[in-house]
Amino acid sequence: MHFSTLFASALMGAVASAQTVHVVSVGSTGDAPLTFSPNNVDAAEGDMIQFQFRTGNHTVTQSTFDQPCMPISMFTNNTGIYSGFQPVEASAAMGEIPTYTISIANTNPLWFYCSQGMHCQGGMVMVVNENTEANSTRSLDNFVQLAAAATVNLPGDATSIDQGETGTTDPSETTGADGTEATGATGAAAGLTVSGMLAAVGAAAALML
Ligand SMILES: *[C@@H]1O[C@H](CO)[C@@H](O)[C@H](O)[C@H]1NC(C)=O
Ligand SMILES: *[C@@H]1O[C@H](CO)[C@@H](O)[C@H](O)[C@H]1NC(C)=O
Ligand SMILES: *[C@@H]1O[C@H](CO)[C@@H](O)[C@H](O)[C@H]1NC(C)=O
Ligand SMILES: [Cu+2]
Repeated sequence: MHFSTLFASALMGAVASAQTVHVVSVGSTGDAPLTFSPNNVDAAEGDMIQFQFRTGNHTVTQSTFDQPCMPISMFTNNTGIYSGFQPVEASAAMGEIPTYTISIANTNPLWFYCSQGMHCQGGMVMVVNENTEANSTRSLDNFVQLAAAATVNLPGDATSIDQGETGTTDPSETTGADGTEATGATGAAAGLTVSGMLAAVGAAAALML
Protein backbone atom coordinates (compact mmCIF):
# COMPACT_ATOMS: atom_id res chain seq x y z
CA MET A 1 0.00 0.00 0.00
CA HIS A 2 1.49 3.32 -1.01
CA PHE A 3 0.90 6.88 -0.07
CA SER A 4 0.82 9.48 -2.75
CA THR A 5 4.02 11.48 -2.75
CA LEU A 6 2.12 14.58 -1.82
CA PHE A 7 0.46 13.00 1.17
CA ALA A 8 3.67 11.38 2.37
CA SER A 9 5.46 14.70 2.18
CA ALA A 10 2.73 16.39 4.14
CA LEU A 11 2.87 13.66 6.76
CA MET A 12 6.54 13.90 7.37
CA GLY A 13 6.79 17.61 7.01
CA ALA A 14 9.51 17.16 4.48
CA VAL A 15 9.59 17.67 0.78
CA ALA A 16 10.48 14.41 -0.87
CA SER A 17 11.05 13.68 -4.49
CA ALA A 18 9.08 10.88 -6.10
CA GLN A 19 9.23 8.27 -3.43
CA THR A 20 7.20 5.28 -2.45
CA VAL A 21 6.14 5.00 1.15
CA HIS A 22 5.19 1.50 2.26
CA VAL A 23 2.93 1.49 5.30
CA VAL A 24 3.29 -1.32 7.83
CA SER A 25 0.74 -1.55 10.64
CA VAL A 26 2.30 -2.59 13.92
CA GLY A 27 -0.13 -4.27 16.30
CA SER A 28 -3.15 -4.29 14.06
CA THR A 29 -6.53 -3.45 15.47
CA GLY A 30 -7.99 -6.55 13.84
CA ASP A 31 -7.91 -10.15 15.00
CA ALA A 32 -4.11 -10.39 14.80
CA PRO A 33 -2.83 -7.72 17.19
CA LEU A 34 0.67 -9.20 17.52
CA THR A 35 1.71 -8.75 13.93
CA PHE A 36 3.41 -6.53 11.43
CA SER A 37 1.03 -6.14 8.54
CA PRO A 38 2.15 -6.71 5.87
CA ASN A 39 5.07 -8.81 7.13
CA ASN A 40 6.79 -9.22 3.78
CA VAL A 41 7.58 -5.99 1.94
CA ASP A 42 9.49 -5.44 -1.27
CA ALA A 43 11.03 -1.98 -1.29
CA ALA A 44 13.31 -0.34 -3.80
CA GLU A 45 16.38 1.67 -2.94
CA GLY A 46 15.20 5.10 -1.85
CA ASP A 47 11.74 3.91 -0.80
CA MET A 48 10.51 4.61 2.70
CA ILE A 49 8.75 2.32 5.13
CA GLN A 50 6.47 3.92 7.64
CA PHE A 51 5.59 1.81 10.65
CA GLN A 52 2.29 2.92 12.15
CA PHE A 53 1.74 1.73 15.72
CA ARG A 54 -1.97 0.94 16.01
CA THR A 55 -2.36 -0.81 19.34
CA GLY A 56 -0.35 -2.04 22.31
CA ASN A 57 3.27 -1.23 23.12
CA HIS A 58 5.49 -2.67 20.42
CA THR A 59 8.86 -2.04 18.81
CA VAL A 60 10.47 -2.35 15.43
CA THR A 61 13.92 -3.85 16.01
CA GLN A 62 16.37 -5.05 13.41
CA SER A 63 18.10 -8.42 13.76
CA THR A 64 20.14 -10.66 11.54
CA PHE A 65 18.41 -13.65 9.93
CA ASP A 66 20.39 -16.11 12.02
CA GLN A 67 19.88 -14.43 15.41
CA PRO A 68 16.22 -13.43 15.59
CA CYS A 69 14.91 -11.61 18.69
CA MET A 70 18.32 -10.02 19.30
CA PRO A 71 19.51 -6.68 17.90
CA ILE A 72 21.76 -6.76 14.86
CA SER A 73 24.20 -4.51 16.74
CA MET A 74 25.14 -7.46 18.95
CA PHE A 75 26.48 -9.37 15.94
CA THR A 76 27.60 -6.79 13.40
CA ASN A 77 28.89 -3.24 13.23
CA ASN A 78 25.47 -2.16 12.01
CA THR A 79 23.70 0.00 14.60
CA GLY A 80 20.43 -1.26 13.23
CA ILE A 81 16.90 0.04 13.25
CA TYR A 82 15.21 0.46 16.60
CA SER A 83 12.01 2.38 17.17
CA GLY A 84 12.02 2.06 20.95
CA PHE A 85 8.84 0.98 22.71
CA GLN A 86 5.81 2.80 21.34
CA PRO A 87 2.87 2.68 23.75
CA VAL A 88 -0.13 3.62 21.66
CA GLU A 89 -2.83 4.19 24.22
CA ALA A 90 -1.76 7.57 25.57
CA SER A 91 -1.32 9.13 22.15
CA ALA A 92 -4.39 7.44 20.69
CA ALA A 93 -6.42 9.17 23.37
CA MET A 94 -5.22 12.43 21.85
CA GLY A 95 -6.18 11.31 18.36
CA GLU A 96 -2.67 10.44 17.26
CA ILE A 97 -0.67 7.29 16.72
CA PRO A 98 3.11 6.94 16.85
CA THR A 99 4.96 6.36 13.61
CA TYR A 100 8.50 5.40 12.74
CA THR A 101 9.81 5.86 9.25
CA ILE A 102 12.94 4.44 7.69
CA SER A 103 14.59 4.96 4.36
CA ILE A 104 15.78 1.97 2.37
CA ALA A 105 19.41 2.41 1.37
CA ASN A 106 19.73 -0.80 -0.65
CA THR A 107 17.79 -3.97 -1.41
CA ASN A 108 19.60 -6.30 0.97
CA PRO A 109 17.13 -8.25 3.13
CA LEU A 110 16.23 -6.56 6.42
CA TRP A 111 14.87 -8.66 9.28
CA PHE A 112 12.72 -7.07 11.98
CA TYR A 113 11.06 -8.22 15.19
CA CYS A 114 9.10 -6.78 18.08
CA SER A 115 11.08 -6.89 21.31
CA GLN A 116 8.09 -6.69 23.65
CA GLY A 117 7.46 -9.72 25.92
CA MET A 118 7.56 -12.88 23.82
CA HIS A 119 6.12 -11.20 20.72
CA CYS A 120 9.15 -12.15 18.63
CA GLN A 121 8.81 -15.81 19.53
CA GLY A 122 5.09 -15.52 18.85
CA GLY A 123 5.72 -14.54 15.25
CA MET A 124 5.77 -10.76 15.44
CA VAL A 125 8.56 -10.58 12.87
CA MET A 126 8.89 -9.41 9.29
CA VAL A 127 11.22 -9.06 6.35
CA VAL A 128 11.93 -6.33 3.86
CA ASN A 129 13.30 -7.59 0.54
CA GLU A 130 13.26 -11.30 1.22
CA ASN A 131 15.64 -12.86 -1.32
CA THR A 132 15.28 -16.63 -1.41
CA GLU A 133 16.94 -16.65 -4.83
CA ALA A 134 20.18 -15.55 -3.20
CA ASN A 135 19.75 -18.04 -0.35
CA SER A 136 16.69 -20.28 -0.15
CA THR A 137 17.18 -20.81 3.59
CA ARG A 138 16.63 -17.15 4.36
CA SER A 139 12.88 -17.11 3.95
CA LEU A 140 10.33 -15.40 6.14
CA ASP A 141 8.88 -18.81 7.04
CA ASN A 142 12.26 -20.02 8.26
CA PHE A 143 12.81 -16.76 10.15
CA VAL A 144 9.48 -17.25 11.93
CA GLN A 145 10.59 -20.75 12.94
CA LEU A 146 13.98 -19.56 14.18
CA ALA A 147 12.27 -16.80 16.15
CA ALA A 148 9.85 -19.26 17.74
CA ALA A 149 12.85 -21.17 19.12
CA ALA A 150 14.71 -18.09 20.40
CA THR A 151 15.52 -18.20 24.12
CA VAL A 152 15.45 -14.43 24.70
CA ASN A 153 13.80 -11.36 23.20
CA LEU A 154 16.04 -8.31 23.53
CA PRO A 155 15.36 -4.63 22.89
CA GLY A 156 17.39 -2.83 20.26
CA ASP A 157 19.74 -1.20 22.75
CA ALA A 158 20.68 -4.45 24.48
CA THR A 159 24.37 -5.26 24.33
CA SER A 160 24.27 -8.72 25.89
CA ILE A 161 21.91 -11.62 26.43
CA ASP A 162 21.75 -10.80 30.17
CA GLN A 163 19.68 -7.75 29.36
CA GLY A 164 16.86 -9.90 28.16
CA GLU A 165 14.09 -10.68 30.59
CA THR A 166 14.46 -7.59 32.74
CA GLY A 167 14.19 -5.37 29.71
CA THR A 168 16.78 -2.81 30.70
CA THR A 169 16.35 -0.14 28.11
CA ASP A 170 18.06 3.18 28.35
CA PRO A 171 15.23 5.73 28.23
CA SER A 172 17.50 8.30 26.66
CA GLU A 173 17.88 6.09 23.62
CA THR A 174 14.26 5.24 23.09
CA THR A 175 11.84 7.54 21.43
CA GLY A 176 9.14 8.87 23.65
CA ALA A 177 5.46 8.97 22.98
CA ASP A 178 5.82 12.49 21.69
CA GLY A 179 8.10 10.93 19.12
CA THR A 180 9.93 13.99 17.97
CA GLU A 181 13.36 12.45 18.23
CA ALA A 182 14.92 10.90 15.19
CA THR A 183 17.18 8.08 16.22
CA GLY A 184 20.50 7.81 14.52
CA ALA A 185 20.50 4.43 12.90
CA THR A 186 23.37 4.17 10.49
CA GLY A 187 24.86 1.68 8.14
CA ALA A 188 23.57 -0.09 5.11
CA ALA A 189 20.11 -0.73 6.47
CA ALA A 190 18.80 2.76 6.49
CA GLY A 191 20.03 6.18 5.67
CA LEU A 192 17.38 7.88 7.71
CA THR A 193 14.95 7.17 10.46
CA VAL A 194 12.22 9.49 11.59
CA SER A 195 9.90 9.13 14.52
CA GLY A 196 6.71 11.04 14.59
CA MET A 197 3.04 11.12 15.18
CA LEU A 198 0.26 10.74 12.74
CA ALA A 199 -3.25 11.94 13.27
CA ALA A 200 -5.32 8.80 13.63
CA VAL A 201 -7.92 10.20 11.27
CA GLY A 202 -5.23 10.84 8.68
CA ALA A 203 -3.92 7.33 9.10
CA ALA A 204 -7.33 5.87 8.48
CA ALA A 205 -7.65 7.98 5.37
CA ALA A 206 -4.21 6.95 4.23
CA LEU A 207 -5.03 3.29 4.61
CA MET A 208 -7.97 3.69 2.30
CA LEU A 209 -5.93 5.23 -0.52
C1 LIG B 1 33.59 -4.24 12.97
O1 LIG B 1 34.53 -3.23 12.62
C2 LIG B 1 35.86 -3.53 13.04
C3 LIG B 1 36.72 -2.32 12.75
O2 LIG B 1 36.49 -1.84 11.46
C4 LIG B 1 36.33 -4.79 12.30
O3 LIG B 1 37.64 -5.12 12.71
C5 LIG B 1 35.38 -5.93 12.64
O4 LIG B 1 35.75 -7.07 11.90
C6 LIG B 1 33.95 -5.57 12.33
N1 LIG B 1 33.08 -6.62 12.83
C7 LIG B 1 32.11 -7.16 12.09
C8 LIG B 1 31.28 -8.22 12.77
O5 LIG B 1 31.90 -6.84 10.94
C1 LIG C 1 6.13 -0.47 27.21
O1 LIG C 1 6.91 -1.64 27.32
C2 LIG C 1 8.16 -1.40 27.94
C3 LIG C 1 8.96 -2.69 27.90
O2 LIG C 1 8.24 -3.75 28.41
C4 LIG C 1 7.94 -0.93 29.35
O3 LIG C 1 9.20 -0.65 29.96
C5 LIG C 1 7.11 0.33 29.32
O4 LIG C 1 6.80 0.73 30.65
C6 LIG C 1 5.82 0.09 28.57
N1 LIG C 1 5.09 1.35 28.47
C7 LIG C 1 3.80 1.48 28.82
C8 LIG C 1 3.23 2.83 28.73
O5 LIG C 1 3.15 0.52 29.20
C1 LIG D 1 22.32 -19.41 3.50
O1 LIG D 1 21.77 -18.96 4.72
C2 LIG D 1 22.04 -19.83 5.82
C3 LIG D 1 21.28 -19.24 7.00
O2 LIG D 1 21.72 -17.94 7.27
C4 LIG D 1 23.52 -19.89 6.06
O3 LIG D 1 23.79 -20.76 7.13
C5 LIG D 1 24.21 -20.40 4.80
O4 LIG D 1 25.60 -20.36 4.97
C6 LIG D 1 23.82 -19.53 3.62
N1 LIG D 1 24.34 -20.13 2.41
C7 LIG D 1 25.15 -19.46 1.61
C8 LIG D 1 25.58 -20.19 0.38
O5 LIG D 1 25.51 -18.31 1.85
CU1 LIG E 1 4.92 -6.52 19.85
